[in-house]
Amino acid sequence: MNRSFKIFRSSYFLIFLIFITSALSQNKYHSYDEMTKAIERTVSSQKDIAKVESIGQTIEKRDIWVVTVGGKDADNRHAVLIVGGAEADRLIGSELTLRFIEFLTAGYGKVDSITQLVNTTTFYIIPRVSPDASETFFRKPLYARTANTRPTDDDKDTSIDEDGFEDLNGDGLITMIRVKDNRGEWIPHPEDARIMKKAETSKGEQGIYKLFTEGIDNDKDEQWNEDVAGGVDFNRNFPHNYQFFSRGAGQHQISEPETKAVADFCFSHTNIAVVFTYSSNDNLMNPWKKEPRQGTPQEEQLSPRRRMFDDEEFAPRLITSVMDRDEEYTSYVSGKYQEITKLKGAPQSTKGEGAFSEWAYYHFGRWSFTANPWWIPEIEQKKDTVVSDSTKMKKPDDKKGPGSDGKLDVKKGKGPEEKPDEYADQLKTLKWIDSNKMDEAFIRWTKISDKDFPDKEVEVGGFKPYVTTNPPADSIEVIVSKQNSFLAWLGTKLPKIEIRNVKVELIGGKVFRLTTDIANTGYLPTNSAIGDKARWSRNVKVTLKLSKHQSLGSGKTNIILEPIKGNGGRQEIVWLIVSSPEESVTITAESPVAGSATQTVTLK
Ligand SMILES: [Ca+2]
Ligand SMILES: [Ca+2]
Ligand SMILES: [Ca+2]
Ligand SMILES: [Ca+2]
Repeated sequence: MNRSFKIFRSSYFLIFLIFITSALSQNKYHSYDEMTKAIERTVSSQKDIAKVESIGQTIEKRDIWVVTVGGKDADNRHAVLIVGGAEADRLIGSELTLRFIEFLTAGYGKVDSITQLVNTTTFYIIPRVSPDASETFFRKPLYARTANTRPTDDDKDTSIDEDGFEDLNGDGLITMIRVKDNRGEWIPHPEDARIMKKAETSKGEQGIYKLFTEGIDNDKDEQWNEDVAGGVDFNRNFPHNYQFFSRGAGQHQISEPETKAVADFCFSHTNIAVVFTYSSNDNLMNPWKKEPRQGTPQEEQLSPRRRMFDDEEFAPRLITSVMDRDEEYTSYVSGKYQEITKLKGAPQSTKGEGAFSEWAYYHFGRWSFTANPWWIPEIEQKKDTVVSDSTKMKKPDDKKGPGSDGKLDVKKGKGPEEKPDEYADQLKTLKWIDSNKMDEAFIRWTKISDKDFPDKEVEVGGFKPYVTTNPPADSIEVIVSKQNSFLAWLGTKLPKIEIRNVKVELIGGKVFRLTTDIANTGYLPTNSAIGDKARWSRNVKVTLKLSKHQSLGSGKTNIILEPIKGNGGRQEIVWLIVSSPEESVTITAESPVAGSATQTVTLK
């Protein structure tokens, strides 16, 4: 396995990889129709190893495509599932999955390491999992959307989708409006007046603006754009750490066609060993850490005293952080991710609430990795110096301006008591925009007339939607080659079982002792610790086939093994067999995620 890693890291390989990727999709973001055409074109270029199918349809009747790269026998080999667009406003992840399909199909038969990879590992790739939501990226007015089009009463006022955005200045973008008003809480930021900050009255600051997302208060409830069209977020609708009644979570877990399609696909493909997602829940730059377990909601309500004395009965049971035995593997993979992509200074990952990648680990029981492939790079001190090298990137932030929820999203998760650096990410974004002369990325505050405020001075302005979450199209290529290298490496790390050290001894008369090792020559264990607990992923099954003239003195003909460690980990099995000499038996070891091995042994 180390050898294959070296091949993937060789400069020859990287050069070829860049050649492959640049020969295919251009530097652009693909609309759903364009993406569908690109997939069809790619798949038809390698019909023997690639196919595309729909796993479900969205509310707006878009098919959710899954591309299988792996040939006729694909479903019988261990597999990696790759999901793009889990956060529908981060189109970059979707683009990267599309380029990985192209990378595999273009390289197959031309680059030995890719041919070998595709011949041994199946890739299921879902490039855009919530296409209705992502399509807003290609429409006007433009706003960052994460939710699908399910009619949803986001503000729970019994009206549905009653107050969406309006493009008040007609520039095709939904940004912000600020209204001069002494009762407002906002002031221009002293460091850069383009940014609005909340006045800190304790420091003598006095608000002079009210700040809203761009639009009118359609239902006259003194809230602006609080219930836009749709919707449910794909990445908030899964059962792990599901937030009931929260915005974007949906009526219940797996309530949407998108989430159901993906969950069904997972459960019907027991051969999926590893799940990889692009999302801000990143666990590759910010590896999961072991934390104390949480209790169930009932246990949490017990008094600490009761919990203390009834430790056994009320020991916390909910698994909410990576299991000990899994952590060493997940941290190794994240280390390799950082080594291969050379990324540094990543932002903190967002905590999953009903997120797909966490469900894939905690409930589906598979190794689950998720990467945030891009963030706003740090600009060095010198004026007009652009640091495009991703190794200089640092702390990005979340989206700014109106999100799908129609709420101000200046900084997620912070209340009114901001810390001094509350606006650091916005300041950094402006520096980056200025350095790159991306004038269109920040809309300068401009006066408009607004019938909600006929007597006030109203201005529209702010960050262009998607600017902070998606790189400019011409930077996609650099990101593609890094991510493809990692995914190709990851594909070589799956568990693989072999039968080794078979030994036959004649004990006496017609009794033979048969001893064998079932070894795992892949890197990852044959099951994660969580998978062993969750029981959705199967352990290795060993079968001993006897003829009708043979019988067992001890041992079983069917054995389910404990998970076998990676990198040559093994388990020994011993049978006593009553048989005539020179007769044979057949040992089979199989697991959907680790392949199968068979050996026929003559007893002599
Ligand atoms: Ca409503
Ligand atoms: Ca709504
Ligand atoms: Ca506008
Ligand atoms: Ca309203």
